[in-house]
Amino acid sequence: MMKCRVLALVLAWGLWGASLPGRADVPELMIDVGDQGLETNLGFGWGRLEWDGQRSFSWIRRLEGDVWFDLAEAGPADFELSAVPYFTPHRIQRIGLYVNGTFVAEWDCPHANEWSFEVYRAQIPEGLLVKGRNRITLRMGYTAGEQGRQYSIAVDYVKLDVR
Ligand SMILES: [Ca+2]
Repeated sequence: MMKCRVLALVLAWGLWGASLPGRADVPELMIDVGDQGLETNLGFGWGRLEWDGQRSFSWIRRLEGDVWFDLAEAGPADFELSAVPYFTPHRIQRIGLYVNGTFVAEWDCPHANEWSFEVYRAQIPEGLLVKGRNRITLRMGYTAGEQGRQYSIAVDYVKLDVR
């Protein structure tokens, strides 16, 4: 009897899990980086979840950070990134945007010596995003840091608006 209940629970969990947002049938277009539960959308390059009193965020600790989106439909899209570079006095961070391995846009980050997140926007042309799983890659010019810890940019959110 007990075994049946456990099995029923496992099956129920499996069915519930199959309908979670982020799967191909329910597009998850806003990745609020730093929030729990969205870690599966963050691939290579990311550090832990953090909170600065106003927003959740995570550092990209490498020259590259991957974000995965599941889309119900392919199409052109508006892309938005909220980020701040790790401050270094003599260098300007550059961010490149790649969609499924194809270059789309790049930005020079403002050289601010304060913790100010800026929004970077780009248009993703038709033909790059596919129905199903998509990889957005942010590629940076350098990492910097101290005591063996390296950082490139901190990200608040990544947004995709498929038209
Ligand atoms: Ca966030």
